Amino acid sequence: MFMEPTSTSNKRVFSGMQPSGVATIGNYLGAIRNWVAQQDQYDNLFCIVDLHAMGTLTDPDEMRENIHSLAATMFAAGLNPEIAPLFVQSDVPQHAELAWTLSNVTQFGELSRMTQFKDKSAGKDDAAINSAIFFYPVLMAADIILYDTDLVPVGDDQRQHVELTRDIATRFNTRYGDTFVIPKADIKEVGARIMSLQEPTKKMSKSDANANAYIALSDDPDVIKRKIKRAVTDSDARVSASPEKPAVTNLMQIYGILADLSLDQVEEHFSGKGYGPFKAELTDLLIESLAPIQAKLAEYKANPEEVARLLEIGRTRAAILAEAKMADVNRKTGVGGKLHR
Ligand code: ATP
Ligand code: LTN
Repeated sequence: MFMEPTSTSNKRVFSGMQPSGVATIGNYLGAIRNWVAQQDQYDNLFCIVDLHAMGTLTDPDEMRENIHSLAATMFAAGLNPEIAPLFVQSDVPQHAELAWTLSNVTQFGELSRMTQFKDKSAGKDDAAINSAIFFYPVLMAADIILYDTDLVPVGDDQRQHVELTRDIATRFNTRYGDTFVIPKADIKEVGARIMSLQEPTKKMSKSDANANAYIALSDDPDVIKRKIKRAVTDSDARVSASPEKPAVTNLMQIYGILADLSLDQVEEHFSGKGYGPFKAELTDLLIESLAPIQAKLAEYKANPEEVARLLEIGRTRAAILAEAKMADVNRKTGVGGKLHR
C-alpha cells in the first residue's frame, strides 16, 4: 500500500509559502532556512502558493508584486534554483485539478477539525467566511502528493495539514490502487514556532495587520531596532526562558538560533543583565544576520527578468511531473472522454 522511497538521496522534498505579505523571520527560521540547509541532500521542489493566498490578498497588483518579491527573497536567502526549483502554484493547473479530485476522498468533518480553519473562522459570521479557507487543506494536499513527495519541511503550524494529507492520500490509494506516496512532515525542534512580537501566544505571521508583530526579512536596521524596542516582554526583568515567560522566551529563541546557542547558553550569556542590553544585542544580531540576504535581495529586485526566468525553469520542471501524475490519476478514476488512455 505505502510506496516508500528507495534511498535517502532521491527523496522528494516539497514545500510551499503563500505570497500573502513579506516573508518574516518566522518563515525564515521555521522554513526557508531549513530548505536551504538540506537542499543538496534531496530532490527538491518549492512553490509559491498564490492560489492559497487569494483569500487574504485581493488586489491583483499586490498579488503580482508579492509573488515576485517572495521569489526574490527565497533566492536571496540561498535557495539554489539549479537543485531546488521554485515555481508558482497557479502556473501548474494540475494543483487545482487534483484538489477537486481529492475533495471526493475528503470528509467534511476532517476539514471542520482543522485548527487553522477554526482559528481563522472563529467568531465570524458564516456569511463572512469564504469556503476557500475551509477547502484550503485539500489544495495543500494536492500540492504535496502531486509530486510523489516524501518529506514536507514546514513550521509547526502545518503539522495537522500534513497529517490530513497522509489520510487523504491513503484513502485515494485504497479506493483506486497505489497512486500516491504517503508524505511525512519534517518539523525541526528549533525555530518551528516563532511567536508574534506583540502577542507572544500567537505565531508570528506575515499577514498580521500590525507590522510591529513581525520582523520582515527586508526590514532595514532602523525598523528592526524600533520593532525590537517595542517587542513586549514579561513582568520580571531576567533574561530567562520558561512557559510563564512566552515573550522573552521567544526573543531568546530567535537570538539562540541566529547565534547558534542553546537557550541555556543564551541565558548564561545574559545573566545579570536586564532586557535593555539583551534587546540591544538581539537588534545587532538581527541586523547583521539579515544584511547578506538583503544585499542579494536588492540585486534580484533590480533584475526582475532574472527572477521570472528562474520561475519559468521551475515551472517547466514541475509541469512534467504534474502532467504525468494527473494523467495517471484521471486514468485511475475513469474521468475524461477518451476511449483509450
Ligand atoms: P500567513 O500569515 O499569511 O498565514 P505565514 O506567515 O503563516 O502566512 P505561510 O506562507 O503560510 O506563512 O508559511 C510558510 C512556511 O513558514 C510554512 O512552512 C510555515 O509553517 C512557516 N511558518 C510560518 N510562520 C511561522 C512561524 N511563526 N514560525 C515558524 N515557522 C513559520
Ligand atoms: N498551508 C501552508 C502553505 C502551503 C504549503 C503547501 C506548505 C500550501 N501548500 C504544501 C507545504 C506544502 C501554510 O499556510 N503555511
